[in-house]
Amino acid sequence: MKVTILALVILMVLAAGCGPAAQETPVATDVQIDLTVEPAPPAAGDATLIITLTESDGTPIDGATVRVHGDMDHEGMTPVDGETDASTNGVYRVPFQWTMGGGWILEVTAVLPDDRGVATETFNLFVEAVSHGSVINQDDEGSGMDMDMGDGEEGNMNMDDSGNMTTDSESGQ
Ligand SMILES: [Cu+2]
Repeated sequence: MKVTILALVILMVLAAGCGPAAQETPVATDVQIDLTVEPAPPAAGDATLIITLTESDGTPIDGATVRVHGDMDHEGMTPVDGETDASTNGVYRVPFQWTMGGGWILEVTAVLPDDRGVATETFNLFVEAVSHGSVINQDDEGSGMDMDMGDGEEGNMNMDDSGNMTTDSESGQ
Protein backbone atom coordinates (compact mmCIF):
# COMPACT_ATOMS: atom_id res chain seq x y z
CA MET A 1 0.00 0.00 0.00
CA LYS A 2 2.73 2.47 0.96
CA VAL A 3 4.60 1.62 -2.21
CA THR A 4 1.50 2.39 -4.31
CA ILE A 5 1.10 5.81 -2.68
CA LEU A 6 4.76 6.57 -3.19
CA ALA A 7 4.46 5.64 -6.87
CA LEU A 8 1.42 7.92 -7.20
CA VAL A 9 3.30 10.82 -5.64
CA ILE A 10 6.22 10.31 -8.00
CA LEU A 11 3.85 10.22 -10.97
CA MET A 12 2.20 13.45 -9.84
CA VAL A 13 5.56 15.20 -9.47
CA LEU A 14 6.63 14.03 -12.92
CA ALA A 15 3.34 15.18 -14.44
CA ALA A 16 3.66 18.62 -12.82
CA GLY A 17 7.21 18.90 -14.15
CA CYS A 18 6.08 18.17 -17.70
CA GLY A 19 3.13 20.56 -17.71
CA PRO A 20 4.74 23.96 -18.28
CA ALA A 21 7.07 22.71 -21.03
CA ALA A 22 4.15 21.34 -23.04
CA GLN A 23 2.26 24.66 -22.85
CA GLU A 24 5.19 26.89 -23.79
CA THR A 25 4.23 29.46 -26.41
CA PRO A 26 6.76 30.03 -29.20
CA VAL A 27 8.23 33.54 -29.20
CA ALA A 28 8.72 35.17 -32.57
CA THR A 29 11.90 37.25 -32.47
CA ASP A 30 11.70 38.33 -36.14
CA VAL A 31 8.69 40.64 -35.59
CA GLN A 32 9.22 44.37 -35.10
CA ILE A 33 6.95 46.13 -32.59
CA ASP A 34 6.84 49.91 -32.71
CA LEU A 35 4.91 52.27 -30.45
CA THR A 36 3.73 55.83 -30.75
CA VAL A 37 1.22 57.55 -28.49
CA GLU A 38 -1.57 60.09 -28.91
CA PRO A 39 -1.56 62.70 -27.65
CA ALA A 40 2.19 63.28 -27.80
CA PRO A 41 4.02 64.03 -25.64
CA PRO A 42 1.96 61.75 -23.37
CA ALA A 43 0.08 63.45 -20.54
CA ALA A 44 -2.14 62.11 -17.74
CA GLY A 45 -5.59 61.20 -19.05
CA ASP A 46 -7.08 59.32 -21.98
CA ALA A 47 -4.70 58.22 -24.68
CA THR A 48 -4.38 56.00 -27.73
CA LEU A 49 -1.44 53.62 -28.07
CA ILE A 50 -0.56 53.12 -31.73
CA ILE A 51 1.29 49.85 -32.14
CA THR A 52 2.75 48.77 -35.48
CA LEU A 53 3.68 45.15 -36.23
CA THR A 54 6.00 44.42 -39.13
CA GLU A 55 8.04 41.49 -40.42
CA SER A 56 11.81 41.93 -40.53
CA ASP A 57 11.44 42.86 -44.22
CA GLY A 58 8.94 45.61 -43.37
CA THR A 59 5.75 43.77 -44.37
CA PRO A 60 2.89 44.83 -42.07
CA ILE A 61 1.26 42.11 -39.95
CA ASP A 62 -2.53 42.11 -39.64
CA GLY A 63 -4.68 39.51 -37.88
CA ALA A 64 -2.84 39.62 -34.55
CA THR A 65 -4.29 40.35 -31.12
CA VAL A 66 -2.34 43.11 -29.37
CA ARG A 67 -2.41 43.36 -25.59
CA VAL A 68 -0.83 46.12 -23.52
CA HIS A 69 -0.11 45.90 -19.80
CA GLY A 70 0.89 49.21 -18.26
CA ASP A 71 2.54 49.60 -14.87
CA MET A 72 4.08 52.62 -13.22
CA ASP A 73 7.64 52.49 -11.98
CA HIS A 74 6.59 52.80 -8.33
CA GLU A 75 4.50 50.74 -5.91
CA GLY A 76 0.82 51.11 -5.15
CA MET A 77 -0.65 51.72 -8.61
CA THR A 78 -3.38 49.68 -10.27
CA PRO A 79 -2.06 48.42 -13.62
CA VAL A 80 -3.88 49.53 -16.78
CA ASP A 81 -4.61 47.04 -19.56
CA GLY A 82 -5.70 47.49 -23.14
CA GLU A 83 -6.35 45.19 -26.09
CA THR A 84 -7.42 45.20 -29.72
CA ASP A 85 -7.49 42.80 -32.65
CA ALA A 86 -8.43 45.45 -35.22
CA SER A 87 -5.72 46.76 -37.53
CA THR A 88 -5.04 48.49 -40.83
CA ASN A 89 -1.72 47.86 -42.58
CA GLY A 90 -0.25 46.43 -39.39
CA VAL A 91 -1.29 49.44 -37.26
CA TYR A 92 -3.23 48.62 -34.08
CA ARG A 93 -4.88 51.39 -32.03
CA VAL A 94 -5.37 50.52 -28.36
CA PRO A 95 -7.47 52.84 -26.16
CA PHE A 96 -5.57 53.50 -22.94
CA GLN A 97 -5.51 55.78 -19.92
CA TRP A 98 -2.49 57.30 -18.19
CA THR A 99 -3.92 57.31 -14.66
CA MET A 100 -1.02 59.39 -13.32
CA GLY A 101 1.95 61.37 -14.56
CA GLY A 102 5.38 59.80 -14.11
CA GLY A 103 7.34 56.81 -15.32
CA TRP A 104 5.41 54.05 -17.08
CA ILE A 105 6.45 50.60 -18.25
CA LEU A 106 4.36 49.19 -21.11
CA GLU A 107 4.56 45.50 -21.92
CA VAL A 108 3.19 44.88 -25.42
CA THR A 109 2.26 41.31 -26.35
CA ALA A 110 1.17 40.46 -29.89
CA VAL A 111 -0.49 37.09 -30.38
CA LEU A 112 0.46 36.44 -34.00
CA PRO A 113 -1.77 34.83 -36.64
CA ASP A 114 -1.13 31.38 -38.11
CA ASP A 115 -0.02 29.91 -34.75
CA ARG A 116 3.29 31.74 -34.93
CA GLY A 117 3.20 32.36 -31.20
CA VAL A 118 3.74 35.73 -29.58
CA ALA A 119 6.04 38.70 -29.98
CA THR A 120 6.73 40.96 -27.02
CA GLU A 121 8.35 44.30 -26.43
CA THR A 122 8.73 46.56 -23.39
CA PHE A 123 8.59 50.34 -23.62
CA ASN A 124 9.47 52.91 -20.96
CA LEU A 125 7.76 56.29 -21.17
CA PHE A 126 7.55 59.45 -19.13
CA VAL A 127 4.03 60.84 -18.88
CA GLU A 128 3.48 64.50 -18.03
CA ALA A 129 1.40 65.15 -14.93
CA VAL A 130 -0.87 67.54 -16.81
CA SER A 131 -1.47 68.25 -20.46
CA HIS A 132 -0.80 71.69 -21.96
CA GLY A 133 -4.45 71.80 -22.95
CA SER A 134 -5.73 71.34 -19.41
CA VAL A 135 -8.05 73.70 -17.59
CA ILE A 136 -5.30 74.73 -15.17
CA ASN A 137 -2.99 75.92 -17.92
CA GLN A 138 -5.83 77.70 -19.67
CA ASP A 139 -6.58 79.51 -16.39
CA ASP A 140 -2.95 80.57 -16.20
CA GLU A 141 -3.18 82.15 -19.63
CA GLY A 142 -6.44 83.89 -18.78
CA SER A 143 -5.24 85.34 -15.49
CA GLY A 144 -2.09 86.69 -17.05
CA MET A 145 0.03 85.31 -14.23
CA ASP A 146 3.76 84.92 -14.73
CA MET A 147 3.62 81.17 -15.21
CA ASP A 148 4.73 79.60 -18.45
CA MET A 149 3.71 76.19 -19.73
CA GLY A 150 6.77 74.44 -18.34
CA ASP A 151 6.42 75.89 -14.83
CA GLY A 152 7.76 73.40 -12.32
CA GLU A 153 5.54 74.45 -9.43
CA GLU A 154 2.33 73.93 -11.38
CA GLY A 155 3.58 70.48 -12.35
CA ASN A 156 4.31 69.57 -8.75
CA MET A 157 0.84 70.66 -7.63
CA ASN A 158 -0.72 68.33 -10.14
CA MET A 159 1.53 65.49 -9.18
CA ASP A 160 0.29 65.92 -5.61
CA ASP A 161 -3.28 65.62 -6.84
CA SER A 162 -2.43 62.42 -8.61
CA GLY A 163 -0.64 61.21 -5.50
CA ASN A 164 -3.96 61.37 -3.68
CA MET A 165 -5.43 59.16 -6.40
CA THR A 166 -2.66 56.67 -5.68
CA THR A 167 -3.67 56.56 -2.04
CA ASP A 168 -7.26 55.91 -3.07
CA SER A 169 -6.32 52.97 -5.24
CA GLU A 170 -4.18 51.51 -2.45
CA SER A 171 -7.05 51.63 0.07
CA GLY A 172 -9.38 50.12 -2.50
CA GLN A 173 -7.28 46.98 -2.85
CU1 LIG B 1 1.62 56.39 -10.05
